[in-house]
Amino acid sequence: MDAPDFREIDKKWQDIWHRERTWQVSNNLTESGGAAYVLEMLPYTSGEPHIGHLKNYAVGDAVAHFMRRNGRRVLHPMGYDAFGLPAENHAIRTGKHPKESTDESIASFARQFREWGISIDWSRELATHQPSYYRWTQWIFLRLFEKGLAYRKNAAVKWCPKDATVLANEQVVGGRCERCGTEVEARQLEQWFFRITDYADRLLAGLHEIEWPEHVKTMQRNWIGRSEGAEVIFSCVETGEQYHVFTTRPDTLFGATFFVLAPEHPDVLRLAAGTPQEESVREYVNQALRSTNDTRGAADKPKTGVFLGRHVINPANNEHIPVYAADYVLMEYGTGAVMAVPAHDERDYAFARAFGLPITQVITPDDPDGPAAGQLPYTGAGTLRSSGEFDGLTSAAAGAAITSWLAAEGAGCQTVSYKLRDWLVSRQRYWGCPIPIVHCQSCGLVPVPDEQLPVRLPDIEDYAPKGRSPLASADDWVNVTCPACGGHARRETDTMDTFVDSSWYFLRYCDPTNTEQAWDFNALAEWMPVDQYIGGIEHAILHLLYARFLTKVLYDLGKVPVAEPFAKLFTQGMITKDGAKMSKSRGNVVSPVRIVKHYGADTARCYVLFMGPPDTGADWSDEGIEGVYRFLRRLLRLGRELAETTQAPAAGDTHQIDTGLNRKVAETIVRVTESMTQKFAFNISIAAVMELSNSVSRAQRDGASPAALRHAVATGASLLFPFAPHISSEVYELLTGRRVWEDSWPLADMTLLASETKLIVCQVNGKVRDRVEVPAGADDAVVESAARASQAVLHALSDSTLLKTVVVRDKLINFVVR
Ligand code: ANZ
Ligand code: ZN
Repeated sequence: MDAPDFREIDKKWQDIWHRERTWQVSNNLTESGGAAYVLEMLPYTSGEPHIGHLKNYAVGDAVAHFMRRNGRRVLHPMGYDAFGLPAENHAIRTGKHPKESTDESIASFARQFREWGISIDWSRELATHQPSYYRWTQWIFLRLFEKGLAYRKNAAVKWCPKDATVLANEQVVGGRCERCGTEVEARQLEQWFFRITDYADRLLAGLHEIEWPEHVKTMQRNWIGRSEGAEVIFSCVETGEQYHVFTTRPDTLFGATFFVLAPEHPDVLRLAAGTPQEESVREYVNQALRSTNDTRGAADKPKTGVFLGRHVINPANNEHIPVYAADYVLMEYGTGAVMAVPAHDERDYAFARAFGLPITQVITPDDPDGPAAGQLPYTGAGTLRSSGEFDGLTSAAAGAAITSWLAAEGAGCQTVSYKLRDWLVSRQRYWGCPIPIVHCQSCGLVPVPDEQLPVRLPDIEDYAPKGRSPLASADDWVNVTCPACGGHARRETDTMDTFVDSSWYFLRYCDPTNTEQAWDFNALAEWMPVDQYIGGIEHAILHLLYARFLTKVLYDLGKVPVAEPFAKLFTQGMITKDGAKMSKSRGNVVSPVRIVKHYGADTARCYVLFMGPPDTGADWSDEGIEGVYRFLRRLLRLGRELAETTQAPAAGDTHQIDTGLNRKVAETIVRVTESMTQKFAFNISIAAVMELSNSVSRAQRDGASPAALRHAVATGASLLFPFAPHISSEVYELLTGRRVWEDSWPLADMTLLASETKLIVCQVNGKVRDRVEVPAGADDAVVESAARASQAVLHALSDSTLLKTVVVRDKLINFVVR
């Protein structure tokens, strides 16, 4: 059964909003009303929108509408993340040029956003693959380049042989390409990086300034992975070369009984050369390099490794300890080398047991009866032993003392280590923003002058990946004259990671048509930061970290007025079908097109919000959506009926019924408002309006006056507007002749609510003596005086001494007496 009625109503209101540009806002500091910026993460435009997009934008739209009707001037823009691998792979699969297939995808998103009735300021629409946009992506790249924050280095990189491109560490999951699942290989390549590690501490500190879900902040903190500790220098007995290690436990230095390098460590093969172990080392390293696997550092994994036939000197006690290569040590962290303390570290312990290495306990647990006493490894703090002059010190004191001693000896220093690596931003792919640099034989790396931006992506025939950028074969494009010396030069042929494109789009929305500069500072001052950002939890780390990083860089350059881009963040939960993630391969995809066609936009929007608290996941149910559909139809029917009954005389005395209904209206306003402001509990907001509509039906049967019924239904429509904008607009217009979005958010008549009463149980020493009526929410003093007015209570209290009174709000009072 189609919803022809609903679809006509949808269209009627969408046409009005489109024609009148209802949701457009100008940059105008003089307009009254506080500016608010509500933003959903822009969609990645490869393929079609899915039901998760609908939920994301339905959440954001509800927030935007709610803020507008509470007097804010709301910026609510939309754009498309258009460059990147999925778009390019899709294009390769379908044989269409990525520009063509991306533009088709964009058109489909845009059409569906309109059909969903999302209140977007279309005058600010942008797509990251447009030269008018990526000109400024390049401009930002050059600012980083000038500051030394964009640099090139030869690096061991993760390479996806299928996509034929470099992957960021973040794009490797379980040793496989996040996109296509192919096992990743290691390669050495010259790459572009952004120096995000320079901002590690500020990215941590900034988390205190923003209202984000705690678990997202934790994910960012863990990703940055700041550890305080010491660097300790070990010298090789046989070669004299020095090796630095990072340790968080300098207090355990005397317990270091062996030394481990990551198999990828550049010195491993050289160290083993000429030893009897050389061959087995070579074998181990080769095998370790092939099996890139990010669980290899896990504590419970069986330990493998190989002796290098060399030793280093423990600077604390001058002992010669053997050197191993083992894959539980990761090249990417610290220095790629560790001092192994098997008595106090689980992985070192497992390794020592497997390889028969000595285990020296140097920390005594403080609580001798604690579970860890006498049992190794003991990883907690305690008191030092077998540590020479440091014996008897606590771990904390010893850590500091040993570090100072190392520093004095020139054998170490205090340091901080981070898990965060610099951001690898170059990709050997076609469908991305060109890096605005030329390579000149005499001048080296030369930035393309700002006035020559954008460096346009050339239109080439063969854009399939080949291991080097497809752009390298576009000769006309590649060969240029050097902007510095006028000599022959070649363009950089790598393109930028799409995460660069999406790390600043929220700035461009503030001033999207500016052709002189990326944005006008005052436009940002008006709108930034984003008051409410909304998106999927899958972006909790990368996108959000990168966007915060670029914002901080631009802030330091004086280009942006805020150091944090997103004041508040909301992450919505995923919609599943039969408990499983929706995917084409499973064939369980719920298409928003079909749902909207069948039920209309409002049913779809309300249902995805009604399924449960929007921040948690929920399973799609066909019955669930039917229920919401019936509710909206009933609301429309009520509206139409009441619009026709003009001032019909009430049957009998309606006063009582009207008051009851009016109270229900006031209550509903309070509930909807609270659930929206407090925790995005839109499911509760919608349920409250459903309840109101039931009360209306009941009151109608009981003979309530048309005026009271109209008031109730119009208010219900008004409250439902953020979720069901089309039907709400229709019903509201029928009943009031006005446009609901032009009226402010309903205010509850508190006098009605205050008159609601509660029956309070009155006890004396726990024994029930009476019940009294008080206003709901009455405070303790009111309850007590009401109770004391009861003869039965007074009688029970006589001849006794009051010790205390206990009040349970709205429920009970107990006098405790002797
Ligand atoms: C000696 C030691 C003794 C350690 C002890 C721990 C306990 P977090 O806290 O995560 O920063 N480590 C250092 N670099 C490593 C690498 N590249 N691969 C694997 N492990 C590495 O961890 C720091 C600790 O992890 C360091 O402190 C080091 O082991 C190990 F009782 O040094 B420790
Ligand atoms: Zn030159």
